[in-house]
Amino acid sequence: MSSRHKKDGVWYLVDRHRCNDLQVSHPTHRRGWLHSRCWWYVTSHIRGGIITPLIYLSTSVAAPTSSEAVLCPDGVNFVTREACCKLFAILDDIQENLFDGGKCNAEAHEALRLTFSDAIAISKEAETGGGADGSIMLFSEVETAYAANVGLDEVVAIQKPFFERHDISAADFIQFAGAVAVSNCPGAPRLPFFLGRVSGTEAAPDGLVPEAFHSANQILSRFADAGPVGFSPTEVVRALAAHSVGAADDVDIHAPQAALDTTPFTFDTQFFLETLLEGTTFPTDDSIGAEGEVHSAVKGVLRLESDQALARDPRMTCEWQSLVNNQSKMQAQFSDVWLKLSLLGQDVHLLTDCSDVIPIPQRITAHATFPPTLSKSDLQQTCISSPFPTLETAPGPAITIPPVPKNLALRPAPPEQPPA
Ligand code: HEM
Ligand SMILES: [Ca+2]
Repeated sequence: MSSRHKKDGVWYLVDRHRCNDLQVSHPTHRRGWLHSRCWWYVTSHIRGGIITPLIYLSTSVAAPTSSEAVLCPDGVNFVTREACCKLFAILDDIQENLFDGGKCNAEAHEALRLTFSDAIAISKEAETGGGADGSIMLFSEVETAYAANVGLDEVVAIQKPFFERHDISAADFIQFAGAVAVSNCPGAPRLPFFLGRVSGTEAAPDGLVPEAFHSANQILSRFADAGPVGFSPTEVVRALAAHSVGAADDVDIHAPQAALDTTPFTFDTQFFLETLLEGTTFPTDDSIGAEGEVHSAVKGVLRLESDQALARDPRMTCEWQSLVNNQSKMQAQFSDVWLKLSLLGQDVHLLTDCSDVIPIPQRITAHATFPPTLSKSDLQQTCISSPFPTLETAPGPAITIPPVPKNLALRPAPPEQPPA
């Protein structure tokens, strides 16, 4: 009951165990090795933290046995739960046509941001419903007009046709596309995905999505108010690993698509390192700084004022620093907090665990490095109670990070200019 197939020059093992689509570099690898990778996947999801073990216990997810896996009607894919089979058609479509053959491209970055903007819009205090309910897509004319969601009108317009041609709710589509998007970024964790969200019936109110010019206090209280238990300052730091893969298009009009770290296509810890460095420049020579923007350490990179404030806040600096050059911690903690975000406003007991449909991201081995010409002496903020990790400086002269290109073919046409 196991078979191999080759796609885009890479061999995949389709196994009757949970590890379908396990990427193997040598199709002749022994099964035992492959199985140990499968066990790694399962056990990596059962670890400390509050929500993950709860979910696994409450949905009775044990380590899979061969009898648990089912062959989907497509005759190719195996999954633990049959209800997840429909996701493979969506996976293939978005990988091919939205993420340009499975890349960590601008559209993937945007898909991740959309998961957050939909999910965080829920308030305990104001007793709003909402959360990860798809309202940002279903009521896009209302929600994408909010200042904090600037630019997401374009993202929703790009994603809507994909959502509409498949059998899936808007709420699930947004979180599924985000999890798949992250899997395209080398160094990322394989995010868990649960299917079956109930879609929202009204737009989320304005004011629930944090903005780049908000203070650390404003951001922390917004997160603390999101959902039944809220998010701690530590969880906020961990969630910001997302800014390791992305750009800002609408913060500084003189610096469109400016990357948020020097490696916007890799889910690595450079973001946590670079935001602790003293800021000396704006992304382009034209930029003079905009609302929500502060100096960054590298030309071409845009630093959000909120990232700077959180990195330097005594409640968060040590957690922030602890992620520098700690790839496995960054992965594991981001995965946990993203799962919690992706379930806001939903009852996990009613959802189906389809995590085995999400592709396994490429691993990275690179260590964090100070950008060329910079070193420890350029650090502006460090944790008092633990030493800063020893890092090398990348070789060569100072660099400029180019803007992250968008796929213009997917974008709505710009409005016609009136004749001069
Ligand atoms: C502390 C609260 C946060 C604030 C104030 C914030 C703010 C921003 C801003 C202003 C941008 C630039 C948008 C643009 O101009 O195109 C951005 C980009 C982004 N944000 Fe956040 N964000 C926060 C937390 C998060 C979280 C928790 C996630 C995901 C879990 C996330 C994911 C992203 C991604 C992936 C991008 C890049 C989007 C792209 O490249 O198009 N953000 N964020
Ligand atoms: Ca990065």
